[in-house]
Amino acid sequence: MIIKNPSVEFSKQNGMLKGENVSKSIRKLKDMDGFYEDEEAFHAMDPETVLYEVEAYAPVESGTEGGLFFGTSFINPGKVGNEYFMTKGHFHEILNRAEYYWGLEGEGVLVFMDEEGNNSLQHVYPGSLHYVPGKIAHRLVNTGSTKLAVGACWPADAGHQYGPIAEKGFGVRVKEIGGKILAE
Ligand code: PAN
Ligand code: ZN
Repeated sequence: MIIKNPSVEFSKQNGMLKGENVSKSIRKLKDMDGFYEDEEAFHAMDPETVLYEVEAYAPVESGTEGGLFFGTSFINPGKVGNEYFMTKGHFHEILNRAEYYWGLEGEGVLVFMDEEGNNSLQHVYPGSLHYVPGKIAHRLVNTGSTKLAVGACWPADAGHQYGPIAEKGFGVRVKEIGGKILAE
């Protein structure tokens, strides 16, 4: 029998993907109006500033029950005012769908929020492994001075629900205050 190579590969170093059915999405500052606390600082910045990029491998159609997606998020270093660059954050559309995250490069914080608005936080670093339970909103924050690369694997039918976060926020913000990383 023929032994084939897989149609996709990822970098062991930073999780970059190449191959079939790999897509890339880019989030710029202008896509995150209302997400940062310091609106004045937000509007003083170039709206085209790239905050993060996500590479995703979708071997099955979105919504396929039992399927899995695989991706890497790259969050640039930087701040809006004193608040670190971060992802939008979301609950899954099918609320009970869980996910794995793992740290590849850089330093950051993973912020969790349950449906009642209770928060918990975990350090993200090369080699860190994070189980994101179902019914928990999740957001990545880059607290370092280099790119934060984080791998992820999630159910193909999970979907993303951004509305509740856009409306009510995440309950906690990760900032640099007096040279320290603080969550408040
Ligand atoms: C991740 C996230 C990725 C970007 O792949 O989608 O980090 O964050 P936002 O989707 O909040 O902009 C994931 O959690 N997928 O389910
Ligand atoms: Zn998710």
